[in-house]
Amino acid sequence: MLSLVFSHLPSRLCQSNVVPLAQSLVDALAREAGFTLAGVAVIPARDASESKEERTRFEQWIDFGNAGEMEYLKRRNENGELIRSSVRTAFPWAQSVIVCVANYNADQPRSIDPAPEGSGWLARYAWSGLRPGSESEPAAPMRPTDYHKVLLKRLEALDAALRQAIGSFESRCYVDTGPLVERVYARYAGLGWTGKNTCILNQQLGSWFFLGVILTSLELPAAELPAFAPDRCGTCTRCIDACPTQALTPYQMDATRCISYLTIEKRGAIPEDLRDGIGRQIFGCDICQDVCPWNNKAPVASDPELSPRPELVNPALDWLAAMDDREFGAWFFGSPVKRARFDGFRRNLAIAMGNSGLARFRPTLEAWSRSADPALAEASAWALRKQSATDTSGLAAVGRRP
Ligand code: B12
Ligand code: SF4
Ligand code: SF4
Repeated sequence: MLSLVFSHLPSRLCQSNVVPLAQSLVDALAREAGFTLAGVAVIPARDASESKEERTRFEQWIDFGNAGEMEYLKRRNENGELIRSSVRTAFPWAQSVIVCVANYNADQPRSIDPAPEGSGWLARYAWSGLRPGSESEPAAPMRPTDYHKVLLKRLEALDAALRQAIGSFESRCYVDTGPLVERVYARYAGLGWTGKNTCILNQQLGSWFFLGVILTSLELPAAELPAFAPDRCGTCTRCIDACPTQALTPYQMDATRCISYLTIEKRGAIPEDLRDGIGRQIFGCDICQDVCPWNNKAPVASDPELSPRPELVNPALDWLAAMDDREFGAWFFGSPVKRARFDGFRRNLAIAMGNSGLARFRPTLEAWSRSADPALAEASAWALRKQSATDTSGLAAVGRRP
């Protein structure tokens, strides 16, 4: 496939000496590697105003305690600098960041649409699976996939293709784990603007996409500098108004209030005052993106490795609650959901069951309230107290099961 692109390259690009990066080359090779689009950002000099502004924002965010228990965001180097706010300190050779975008939008309902009674919500990004249909396995069931692995493999393919095209250079590929705030570089690369919900939005794609980055020693010529995408949020405040836990102020998030943090990253008990707001979200949260007008016409992805597993859209809470450790592993090993761990996932289910007000969940909650896991036992006891007992039959049909 890559040869298609190389056949159009000027012959000098095929020599081993390094030539400067060109946005069009990176974009073409990134698409060949399976991305939706890509761009290149220059890493600003440490004393550049841009760099200082972002560094200050990030430092203040950490200092205000907005990162909660996400210790990896707070790591500092030997000079006391936050590792994620100083790419140049960690990698003095780094000059540019290739930012790649992978669309994961699916032609499926939104979390804010009417849903079957007793169903929960798993974040759209965590539905992903490998679509069957290859000649060797035409009828195979969908296997879970994790965007970290999927994107990293593509970044490495892109990295290799670039070396083949322009010669050797220093580089590091990252999805989430690198010493940088990826969205900052997506903005510098001109791929989108920072929305009031803090996501990167692209005028054509909306915000249902992942980011992956390659730090490189390659320089971007002045003529290739990308234009920043203008902020198109205007006077809209839908995301801020819709956030059930008031985690957002314009362009800022207090992650300790965000349902995504609470259901994925937070270990132990979830603060009681935030449990009502969690509603039926059991892993992650899509609300501030589901209400965003820029996502209304977002194109649906046709990515075989990031295809939705339909069973995970509006899943029945009691189907998930009935899973034992082994079944949980079968459904979610190799998927982002495993980050919540089995007990954490059941803690989330208990809160959603409590919020449902459905009495048929009482037997499960009663059993879990005696669990050896203190967070699960406590969440279940809370859920039992919250039960409104309006549905006393316990027999009503629950949402769709696979
Ligand atoms: C930690 C983390 C989280 C935390 C904290 C989120 C947050 N807002 O920071 C939690 C667990 C809550 C989370 C949730 C989600 N996450 Co997350 N997360 C990350 C991670 C690993 C680090 C982010 C980080 O460093 N945050 C620190 C804060 C300070 O960053 P920030 O809010 O973006 O602010 C910076 C800039 O935007 C800028 N800035 C701030 N204010 C302003 C104002 C203006 C006007 C401007 C111009 C700039 C600006 O300065 C800040 C400092 O540099 C990144 C991957 C990575 N390595 O970057 C993924 C990442 C941001 N997450 C991602 C996703 C998909 C999600 C979820 C959608 C998952 C879900 N459905 O539950 C939600 C979205 C929630 C939301 N509204 O943002 C994607 C986002 C893709 C996109 N299109 O934006 C990323 C990039 C992962 C990836 N590789 O694709 N996430
Ligand atoms: S992901 Fe959910 S909880 Fe987090 S800021 Fe958005 S709407 Fe609020
Ligand atoms: S909902 Fe409105 S304010 Fe929020 S990110 Fe979308 S356009 Fe911006």
